[in-house]
Amino acid sequence: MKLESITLHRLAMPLVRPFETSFGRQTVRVVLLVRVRAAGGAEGWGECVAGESPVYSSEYVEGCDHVIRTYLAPALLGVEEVTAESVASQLAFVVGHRMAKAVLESAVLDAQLRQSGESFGAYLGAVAGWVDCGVSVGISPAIDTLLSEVSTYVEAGYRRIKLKIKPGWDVEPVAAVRSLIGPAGMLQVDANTAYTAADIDHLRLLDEYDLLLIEQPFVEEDISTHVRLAQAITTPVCLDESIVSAVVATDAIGRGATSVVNIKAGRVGGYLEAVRVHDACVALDVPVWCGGMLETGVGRAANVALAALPGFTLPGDTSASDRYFAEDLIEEPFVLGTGEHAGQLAVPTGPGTGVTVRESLLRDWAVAPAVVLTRP
Ligand code: SMG
Ligand code: MG
Repeated sequence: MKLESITLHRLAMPLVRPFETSFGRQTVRVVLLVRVRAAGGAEGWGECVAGESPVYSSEYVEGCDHVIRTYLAPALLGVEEVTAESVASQLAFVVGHRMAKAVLESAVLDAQLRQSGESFGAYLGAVAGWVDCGVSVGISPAIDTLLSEVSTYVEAGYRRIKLKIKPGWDVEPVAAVRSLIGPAGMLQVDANTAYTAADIDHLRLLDEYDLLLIEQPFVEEDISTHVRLAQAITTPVCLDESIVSAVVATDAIGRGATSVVNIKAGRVGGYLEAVRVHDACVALDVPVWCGGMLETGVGRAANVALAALPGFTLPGDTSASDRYFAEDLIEEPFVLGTGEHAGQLAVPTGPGTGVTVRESLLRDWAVAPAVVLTRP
C-alpha cells in the first residue's frame, strides 16, 4: 500500500490502581498511538509499548515520538509501497528503536489485514480461540494488601499470578501468596533487573515455593549471570528485557541463560519478529508466554492474537481491560470468559486487530495535540 499519513496521538489513561515494580510506581499509562492511512482508504492502528520514562527500557514515549517523526515515518511516507513485511527492512537504516519501529509495523499490518479481511490471529498463525491469562501484581505497601489484591484476581479466574519482586520484597510475599493460593496455583516472579550476582544465594530461597519461573533478575546485557543463576537454582530462569530479537533468544537459550521466554512484540521490533522468536523457541523446545506492557485494548488485541500461537503454553500477562483501566480505549473491552473459559480471553476474529478505537476518547484523554505526518 501507499501510505498517505501517519498520525501520532498521545494519551494519558489513569490506571485503576498504582502499579509498582522494582524500577518505580506508575498511576497513569501515557500511551503513544499511531494511526496510518493509505491511498484507497485502508486504515490501521498501532500502540507503542514504550513507557513515559526510560526506566523499563531505554526507549520511552517522547523518544519514540521523536525518532518516528524524524526518521521512521519519513522513510515510510517517502516510498511508493509499504507492506507489513517490508517495514522492518525499510526501517533497518535506524539502529535499535525497536518499540518505535514495532508500532509502525503493527499499524501497517492492521491496515493491510483490515483491507484483506484477515485477522491478526489468522495472519500470525493462531491455533487457539481462547488464551490462558495471568495477572502481574505490583509491589504492595504491605503483605495483607498484596494478599487482598491477589485474592481479587484469583476470584476473577486468572490462571496464574506473577509477583513483582525486588531486594527486600521477595521471599516473604512469595511465601504468603503461595500459602494463599495453595500448591496447585501457578505462581511466578519478575524482578525487572533489580538483583546482582551477589544475590544468587538469596534467590535460591525461592526454590522452596515451586515457582513457574523467575523473570529477568539481572540487567539486560548480563547473560552470563543469568547462566550462573540457572545453574544454581531449580526455578526456571526466564528472560524478558534481554530478549530483543530471535537471534538473541537463540543465543541466550543455547548458553543456558533462559529456559522459558517472555515474548513482547514491541521489545523485539514487531509482531513479525515476535513470531520468529516464537518459532526459534519452539524449535528448541523452549516454552514461551506473552508479556504485557499495560496496553490499551489496541495493543492487547494484537497480543491476545500472538498468544494463540502453539508455542505459547504458559498463561500470559494478557489480563482483562478492567485490570488496568476503568474504561478501555476500544469498543470491545477484553473481559475474562466464564465456565470452561474462566481465566481466558477470546482471540479477536474480526479483520486486523478486530477492535475499534473510540475516537472520542482520543480527544478526551489527549495530553498533546495529534500530529499528522504526510508525504513529502
Ligand atoms: O501488561 O499486565 C501488564 C503488565 C505486565 O509486569 C508486566 N510488565 O517486566 O514484564 C514486565 C512488565 C513491564 C511493564 S512495567 C510498567
Ligand atoms: Mg518482565
